[in-house]
Amino acid sequence: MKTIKNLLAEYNCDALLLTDGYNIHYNSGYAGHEGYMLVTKDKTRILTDSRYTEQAGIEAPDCEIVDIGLDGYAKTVKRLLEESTLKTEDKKLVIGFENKHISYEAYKKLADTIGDQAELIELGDSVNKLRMVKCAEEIEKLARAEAIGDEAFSHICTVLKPGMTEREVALALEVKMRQLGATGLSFDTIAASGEHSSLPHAVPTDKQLARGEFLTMDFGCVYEGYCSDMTRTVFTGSKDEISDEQKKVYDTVLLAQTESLKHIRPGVSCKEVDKVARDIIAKAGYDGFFGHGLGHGVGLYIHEEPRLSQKCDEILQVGHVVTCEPGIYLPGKFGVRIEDMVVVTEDGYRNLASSPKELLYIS
Ligand SMILES: [Mn+2]
Repeated sequence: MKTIKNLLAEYNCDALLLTDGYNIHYNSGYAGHEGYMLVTKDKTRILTDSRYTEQAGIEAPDCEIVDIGLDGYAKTVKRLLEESTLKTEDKKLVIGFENKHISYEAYKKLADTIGDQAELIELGDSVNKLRMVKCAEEIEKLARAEAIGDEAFSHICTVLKPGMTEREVALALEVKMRQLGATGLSFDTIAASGEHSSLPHAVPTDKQLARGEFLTMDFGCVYEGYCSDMTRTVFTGSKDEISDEQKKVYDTVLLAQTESLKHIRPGVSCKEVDKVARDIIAKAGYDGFFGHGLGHGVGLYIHEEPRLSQKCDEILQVGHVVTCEPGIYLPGKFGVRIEDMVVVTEDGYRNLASSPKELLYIS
């Protein structure tokens, strides 16, 4: 597996400076998400402040921990470069930095402070991409996180009833996930009913669940650092209360989800998988009502590479963990989304979610 040190050679750099907390976590074990990581051929250092130095020392035993004190990050990087054996009089050092994950202010400070002695080159998504292929241990954590989601979903199905508010639904899911061992949420829980379900990222409100409506629940938790993500849409009401349009939209999303899943296997491009779902939705007459990508990678962070989207040329590989979540959103009316999280295997994929996808009528 490619490691952070491989990037030093690939980019012909003397050092790499990581500023994305998830990348620092992945490459060192330090999960404080506050700090920089300076990687050279012979040493890896974590720069942070006194709130995190002890934690970093425990979590990242292979790294040298540097307290930035009152100097701040840029000056500390400058001092470390000056003390290092890398420095030669006549040649500027080449330092790769995470251009997609640094504030303009922090970049400016860095450039102003070390610009004379070092050339800063952009690493783009290269460090993020090291995280795409998950090892067995990571997959088991992701699987457990998703299983917690499954358990929370079966729990919520036993307590849902008309009159409950969206906020109560979200809270019940969250409490259940925490009781089952989650340390946090991978994102703000979505519970959107009726008209609200046409907003892909609706915020739960005090609206009560009413008969004859869809309720979309999109939720996930963090388990041992790893995220889960799943969405189910249920119908609050009985079978004879659903409209033809509601039924058609649900069936179309379900077909798009199950058919696109069948295309997930090593060697297939991300955009090909997206196209399968998108074509089914367009053919049913809902072209333009599925605005987002089909899915995304999941790991330490909820949205990772690769993306199952129209723009992503990445080829699926064994160990990629991605979501598959088509949706149809009819503004002012309703929306439906169904989402599983799967891991790519030699012969296709393993679905980490096991909750039912046939429409559940809750009354
Ligand atoms: Mn998702």
